[in-house]
Amino acid sequence: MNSEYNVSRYLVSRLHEIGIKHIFGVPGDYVLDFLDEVVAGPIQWVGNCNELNAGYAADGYARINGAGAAVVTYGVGGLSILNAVAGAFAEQVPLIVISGAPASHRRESGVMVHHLISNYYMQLDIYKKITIDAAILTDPNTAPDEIDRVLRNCIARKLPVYLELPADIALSSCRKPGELFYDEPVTSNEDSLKECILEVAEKINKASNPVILAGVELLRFGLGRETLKLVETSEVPFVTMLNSKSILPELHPQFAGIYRGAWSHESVRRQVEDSDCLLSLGVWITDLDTGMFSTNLDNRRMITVGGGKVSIGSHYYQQIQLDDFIRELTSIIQPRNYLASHPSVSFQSKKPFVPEQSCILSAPRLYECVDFYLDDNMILLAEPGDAFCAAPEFHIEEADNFIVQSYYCSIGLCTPAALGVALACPEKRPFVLTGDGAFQMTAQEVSTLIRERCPAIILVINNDGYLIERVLHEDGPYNDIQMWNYSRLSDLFDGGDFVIGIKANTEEELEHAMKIAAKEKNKLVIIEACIINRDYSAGLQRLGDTLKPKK
Ligand SMILES: Cc1ncc(C[n+]2csc(CCOP(=O)(O)OP(=O)(O)O)c2C)c(N)n1
Ligand SMILES: [Mg+2]
Repeated sequence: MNSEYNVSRYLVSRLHEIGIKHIFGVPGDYVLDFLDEVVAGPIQWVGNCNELNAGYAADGYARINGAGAAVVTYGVGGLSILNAVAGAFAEQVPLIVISGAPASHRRESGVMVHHLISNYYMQLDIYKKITIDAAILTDPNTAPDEIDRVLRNCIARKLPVYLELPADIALSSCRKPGELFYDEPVTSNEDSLKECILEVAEKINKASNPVILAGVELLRFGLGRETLKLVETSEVPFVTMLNSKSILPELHPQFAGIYRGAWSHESVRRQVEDSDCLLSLGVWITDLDTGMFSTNLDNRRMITVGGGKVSIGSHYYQQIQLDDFIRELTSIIQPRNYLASHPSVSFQSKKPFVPEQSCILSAPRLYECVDFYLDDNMILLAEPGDAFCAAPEFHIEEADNFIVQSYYCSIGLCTPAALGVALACPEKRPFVLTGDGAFQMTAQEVSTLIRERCPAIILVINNDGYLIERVLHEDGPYNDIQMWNYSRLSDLFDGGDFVIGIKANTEEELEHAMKIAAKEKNKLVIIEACIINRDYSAGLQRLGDTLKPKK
């Protein structure tokens, strides 16, 4: 046993080793010894306004960095962060939660202590349902192995994990960290892979209008570059979905658009559904990503890769990993000729935004303006609401410049997630496109963006309440919210010169605001865009048409 190491220091060292440079959270007495080790070590502590926000910030951090971590105290903290962990579990985001806990002798005696729900194992039991691995560190001799196993599972499976650290164990000495062994990656069966690739390559080579459908798992498993190589070697046109938007650059000549069943542009839908060979890579079939399951795909003309297998029409090959499949296919696929390789109708390029004089701002014009001012150095985060209904139309030129939670859809994620994005990727600027309702959920985190000097752009779509709910259902008083003075939020948070707040009611005012945001690269800019007519995007119109009960 090396007395220089205790369980907290061991954990900090491992977190740093797997790439964690910032850790988010809220303190509490059960976790203070651990936090002392954090602040004494190489990881930067980032205190949040509440635990849910810490979880969202760590989620944003993890989506960019490959892993993110949040620290909370027992019960009150551990339960407050749960919605963020559930979202990370649903969306496959590698989020590590560390919770302090009462000392072991308290647990063993079962006495009533502050923050306890009723049973000392209840928090662990809850976490077991929404993480890939969860452990209470009850013994300093076994804690290092448990920490290593839990972190390995987080990284390998890209899913959240949970570590509970009783207050007395935090400073107990333990062995020093040895080499961190990662599990061997799950490999493909070589014979199966070889046979499968020959069949797939032949099918694609013979097809007259093949298409690649690039799904969200490519994003989660960091396979964007490999996929781009496949796309460029094969010269096959490609489409993405809302949850995989910008996994490949959108101004690429082979990009046809975003596919989402009946909600796609007609040209995209025809390109995909009329294809005689659709290669679907790591796609999740969720309601909002498929236009409420309105895809019309013929299995006999599809090759589907994901979940460790490849289905070709009605037969399949097992034990084939997505990364092996892409790499091997790239090595033998024949390039197509230029004309055959290009989408029948390619994604339209950006339109310049020219404001109409004294014209009240409408939602479609707001989105045209945002699209025009988005640039390669920005990472767009779009909230559920009209923002993410409009997002498929944006042109994201660089890969990986877009974040959306389009499956779990928890409103309020994006403002705190922008903090995580800004710290994980300081060379880029987060651009939060949020509804007023979503913003009100977690707006306190603007205060941490200020404290950490993160020069984000936050554009609040002020359409006076929960517009998406008004559109999807008959309206009711439950969709109303308190009107805030969003552009003056900085006064409350004492943002001083670092924050610029601008309110835009007209097209000219919005253009002016976006120009200032683009110019003031080192400032936090909050733009309140007022949509006084409560109009909305064509995307939300389509969603409403699908969901509203037919008369
Ligand atoms: C945490 C959470 N609570 C509630 C919901 C249900 N919900 C979905 S969208 C929405 C309203 C969004 O309003 P706003 O952010 O103003 O966007 P708008 O539709 O007005 O553009 C609500 C309450 C949710 N998705 N997540
Ligand atoms: Mg709204």
